[in-house]
Amino acid sequence: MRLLLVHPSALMYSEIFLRLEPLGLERVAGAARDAGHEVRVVDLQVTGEKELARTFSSFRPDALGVSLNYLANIPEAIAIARAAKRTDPGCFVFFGGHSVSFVAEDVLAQSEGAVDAVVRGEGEPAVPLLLAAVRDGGLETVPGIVTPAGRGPGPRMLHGIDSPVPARDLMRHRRKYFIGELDPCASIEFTRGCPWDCSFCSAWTFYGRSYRKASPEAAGAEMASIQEPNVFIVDDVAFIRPEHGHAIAAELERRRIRKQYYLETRSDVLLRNEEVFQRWTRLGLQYMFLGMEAIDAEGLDLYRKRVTPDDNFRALEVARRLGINVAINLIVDPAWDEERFRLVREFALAVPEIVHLTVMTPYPGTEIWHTESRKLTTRDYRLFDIQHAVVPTTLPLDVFYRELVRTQAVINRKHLGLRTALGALRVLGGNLARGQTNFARMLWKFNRVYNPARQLADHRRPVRYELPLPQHLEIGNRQELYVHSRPAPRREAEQTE
Ligand code: B12
Ligand code: SF4
Repeated sequence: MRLLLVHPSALMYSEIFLRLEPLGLERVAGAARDAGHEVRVVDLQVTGEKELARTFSSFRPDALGVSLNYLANIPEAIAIARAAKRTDPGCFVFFGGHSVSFVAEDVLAQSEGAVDAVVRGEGEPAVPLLLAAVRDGGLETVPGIVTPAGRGPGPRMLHGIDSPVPARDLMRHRRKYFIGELDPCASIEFTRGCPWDCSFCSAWTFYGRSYRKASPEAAGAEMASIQEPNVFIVDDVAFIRPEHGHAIAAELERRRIRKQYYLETRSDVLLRNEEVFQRWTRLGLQYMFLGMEAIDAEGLDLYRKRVTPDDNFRALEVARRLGINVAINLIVDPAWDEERFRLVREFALAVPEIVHLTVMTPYPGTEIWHTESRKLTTRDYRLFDIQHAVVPTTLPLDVFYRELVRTQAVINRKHLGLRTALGALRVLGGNLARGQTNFARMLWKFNRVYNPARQLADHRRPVRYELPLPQHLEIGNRQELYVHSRPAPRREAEQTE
């Protein structure tokens, strides 16, 4: 069969700092291709709707799959589905991905027949079976399937993540993927899942708190096949198990692979496994994203982060000592007042690290979705991108956005200060010489994208599709939140806590 896979366009945040290849969709493409199907991928993060329309008419797909990792992309995905059905009513249209797995029935209903099915959970095991069923019948037996007729069997989980290999060769604009000055940049996955259970996060509920590791040989072979000089490691928390990080490092050393790396991890993991991070700096580890979330104990408790402010500050010292550039994430509580924003600005200016702010947002699939007592002020999917306030703000909304953007701008200016500007010019010169302009564009776009008037105006757009209302749930049995309900491997979680 001919399968066309689509990734929707980039959200606000990605217009500035980063744009990365859709690795999950590439893996789904790999699985479908391994099963003998002809596959094309259109990534709207890096190309326009015209290319999608052109590919749709010339390729004439039997099936169209849209990736919905992000809630904010749901209205766009429904529009794509409607357009596809208008052009070819016989094309089978389906959605899959992280976020849509938690609201599958609602999105199906909202599409009013434009979407034939939603696949919940991991796409690799399901999509070959789905395509066979579209051809031969038996749709209701596909694992993870939800159709207007109801749910089929529960989603199936891959036993290991070594295969299928992502179909990177299908991406037509690879040079457009970047993260900060790592331009161009590819992505890779060493592990899948997270054994922690932070209340604002759905990574653990999606995978039922399980945790799987790629074999070092497969990770090494995949890295060797990557053309780009820079690689983003997509793992939720990198190097939880130090022996795994060391084994992959040994494989890369053996193969003499050296690239520049960006990864995400937790403060306690960095403190506990310092040697493995140190070894990776010799392989090219340059940047690290630390989800600190809050600078005080109260905030950390609220998000059930299970680290202390002291851990966080010690982790920053370790990263500085290792020469790793750190980006810190802090969660902005809509309850913040002007004084709180001022304190955060003070903090951000006092530390040498890059500070990112994301607005606390209850998402389906997270615990706070069910327990957050403040009422949602909007159910417009497009605002659920952690850059907008969707619960009541203490400050008037316009003042909240003014403070938020002011804080982001102060932080941004800090990084474009003299020392950084000189560094940036050096990087910029090198990138431009290689024809890479993503990083350069980013430097000049900040004020256009981060703009309080624009953020406020986003709340006034007419709303066609709304998120379902949260059901208040006493979280006694947390497995009720899981997409993949395989019993959680408690040993992993216990060993890492
Ligand atoms: C890497 C990552 C990113 C990267 C890359 C994004 C990209 N282009 O793909 C970057 C850093 C750019 C990023 C940015 C953001 N991210 Co992000 N990201 C992740 C992360 C950590 C891993 C995703 C990944 O690559 N996993 C590995 C691949 C193999 O898995 P996968 O993509 O999930 O795909 C599998 C399934 O979902 C499914 N699938 C996927 N697509 C499809 C399509 C079909 C048709 C089918 C059937 C199945 C299917 O099958 C795949 C294989 O099993 C996840 C957390 C997580 N654990 O999932 C958060 C996560 C998806 N991100 C999140 C958020 C909030 C964001 C931002 C909005 C953050 C911000 N500050 O603004 C931005 C917006 C990005 C955008 N679209 O513009 C949230 C989503 C929340 C939500 N409910 O909407 C998550 C869940 C993190 C969290 N715990 O809250 N992100
Ligand atoms: S450690 Fe990170 S990925 Fe894991 S549950 Fe907490 S926020 Fe989510």
